Amino acid sequence: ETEVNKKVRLIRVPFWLGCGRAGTELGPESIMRAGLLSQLKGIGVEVVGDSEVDCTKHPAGGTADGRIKYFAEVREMGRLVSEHVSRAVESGFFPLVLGGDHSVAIGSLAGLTAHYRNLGVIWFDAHADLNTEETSPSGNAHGIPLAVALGRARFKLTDIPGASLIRKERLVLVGVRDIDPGEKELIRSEGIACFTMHDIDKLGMKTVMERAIAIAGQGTDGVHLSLDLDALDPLEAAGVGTPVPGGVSYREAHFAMELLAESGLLTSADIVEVNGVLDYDRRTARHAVELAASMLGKRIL
Ligand code: 6HN
Ligand code: MN
Ligand code: MN
Ligand code: MN
Repeated sequence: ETEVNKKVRLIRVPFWLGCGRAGTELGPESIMRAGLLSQLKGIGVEVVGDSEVDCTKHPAGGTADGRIKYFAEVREMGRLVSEHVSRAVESGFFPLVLGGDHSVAIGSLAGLTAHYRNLGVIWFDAHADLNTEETSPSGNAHGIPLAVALGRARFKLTDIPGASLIRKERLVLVGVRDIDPGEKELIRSEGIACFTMHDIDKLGMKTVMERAIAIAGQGTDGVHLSLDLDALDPLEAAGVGTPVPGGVSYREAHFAMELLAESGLLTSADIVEVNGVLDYDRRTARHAVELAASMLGKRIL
């Protein structure tokens, strides 16, 4: 059995401009305060360096195309995150990116594709994050990262130096239950693997994750997990900006992370959308810590 890389570099991205509502800039700090370091230490994970991405503090509010809010700031953040992630991979570390809203994944994927020529991606989320500048109903950048990464939006991952596109055959969505019309069309026309809540109900998390790992792991040189906390049911994880009822239970999410760790294939991860303002009981941040530990090999016994 292969083991996950136990040398982790934390990359904190205090950014909220991609979700149009303040609070996710507190995500990294609330996850740290919920005990991330001691949890990781407890399972023999070595945190080798901890860097914070300097996100624009005073948004200019300018948009590149008039549709995506704070687009210039999102692009700049993506470029910076990409550099941090790229350096971590070069040094042989497992990059663990703490968001921030989900637009930070634009930077993660850009930094990762600079090194992994054939990256598998598991997108654990209530949403598909496949909108383009044209199909986005909100203008929020956290709804577009996968269209950017696949090269289907006007802004493409390859607009960030060093990055290459991800391949649709090696991308898999898990936990989806809120898809916009343009996203539905893209999922169908591109044949993107998508395990909705319906599939999880029908097949069970075990089968879904086995299939997801097979898709993202087949012939790939790295597997990235992008974990959006809104995949969880808002009854258990209320601290997110775009909650959707009927989600994955904490226990199911935990099990999914354990199966990923067992696969030994995971090489990087994002933990995003924890909103420090909405997370009134700090439960969402604590779940984020538990899920991080599980994906990095924490076992019950
Ligand atoms: N997220 N599909 C909606 C939109 O505005 O594009 C919601 C996106 C949510 C994105 O949670 O990372
Ligand atoms: Mn998301
Ligand atoms: Mn989401
Ligand atoms: Mn929606």
